[in-house]
Amino acid sequence: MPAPLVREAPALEWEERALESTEGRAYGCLSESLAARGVDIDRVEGRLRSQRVETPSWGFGDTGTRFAVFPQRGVPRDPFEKLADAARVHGLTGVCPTVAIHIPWDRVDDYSGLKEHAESLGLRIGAVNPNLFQEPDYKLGSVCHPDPAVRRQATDHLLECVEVAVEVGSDVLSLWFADGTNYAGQDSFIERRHRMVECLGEVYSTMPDDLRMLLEYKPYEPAFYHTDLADWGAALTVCQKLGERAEVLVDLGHHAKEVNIEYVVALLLDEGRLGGFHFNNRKYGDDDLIVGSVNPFELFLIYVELVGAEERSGKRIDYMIDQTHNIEPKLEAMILSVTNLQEAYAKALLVDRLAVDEARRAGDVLGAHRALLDAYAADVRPLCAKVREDLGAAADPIAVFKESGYAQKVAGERGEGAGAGWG
Ligand code: PSV
Ligand code: MN
Repeated sequence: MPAPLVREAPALEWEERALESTEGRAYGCLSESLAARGVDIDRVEGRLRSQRVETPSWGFGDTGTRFAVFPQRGVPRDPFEKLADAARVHGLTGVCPTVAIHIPWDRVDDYSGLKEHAESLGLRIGAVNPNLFQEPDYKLGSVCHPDPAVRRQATDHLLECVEVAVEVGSDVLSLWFADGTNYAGQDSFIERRHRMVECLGEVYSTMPDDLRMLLEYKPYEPAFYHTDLADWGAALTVCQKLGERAEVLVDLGHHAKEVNIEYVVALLLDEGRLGGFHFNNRKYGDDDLIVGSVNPFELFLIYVELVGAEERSGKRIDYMIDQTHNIEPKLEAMILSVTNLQEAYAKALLVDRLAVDEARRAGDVLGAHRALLDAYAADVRPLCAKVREDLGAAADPIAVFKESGYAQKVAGERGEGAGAGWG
């Protein structure tokens, strides 16, 4: 008889402990090894419990590429149903109590009704995102358009969104402009920049004191020659002109390939002007894929910078997901993004910062690097599962979601996608 390929594993010490479930045992094993390393596990769990991730209303609706939209059964037909789906994600993950809205995609007659509906589901409305990229009038830009009448129209929409923010109880106005040019010589870079600063200055001056403005940059698309806020430097300098409550938003899909995003994050943190994130992942362009699905190591390194800054200043940063699902089931995709964020944060919290500092001071290049790799290699899934349970959410959110029959239920109630969401 051939020898068995797998020998029976010897009983491990932690298996002998009175831990009832596989998850419990895995957690026991991890917490023991962390305690042996001197990690304060209660503190790590506390930080994980306080993590917050905002989901985007448009991530629940049908979206597509410029080639096709594949409608899914059961997608929300209006902003109220998007909130219902967002509440589901929050219930299962425990860390997503706010939802970003996009106007006019989420325009309703009664914004206080929308606010109350969110509250009845245990949610709040988060960032309000104006939309200045779909009207035919914005072909040559919005706040940078050469025609003052179009700039007026764009500014009025931004002012409308300030009012919406007040009505829904939001304290974030999150701005992204598709403005740019397609051909060299088409317009003046500098005049366009001055037009933007003037329009945003007007909006900024009307904002109530507790409203923050986030400015998101993007190197190309839809404009192909230049974009008016192409990178973090362009966004930062406009924020500096506007005032302290204007801060930069980093969307992980909005960089040229190979840009060191964690370095950009560190610089913005050091300037005290990193206001928010749009998490997603990409392989080529602005792919808006599930967070951590392509480059989880990059996500971890970004969190290493964020954890460092959290310890230094505790400044507010809004962590939002900006992702669109073309072929994958939307709720599962959103949940997976959130759990990937929980794991990236957990790993970053486990970095032995004293060891890193010591290695850096000693010029031990690989010692510092390996301290990061050690944390990255930790299997934090049992820790995150425990934290979710502590929050009253699910240890395994996707399994619980699938078993719940929610997707089938809403597919029956809502039917074929109504195109609510992205456009
Ligand atoms: C633009 O690509 C962007 O990242 C902005 O945040 C928009 O609001 C969002 O995507 C729309 O899907
Ligand atoms: Mn974005």
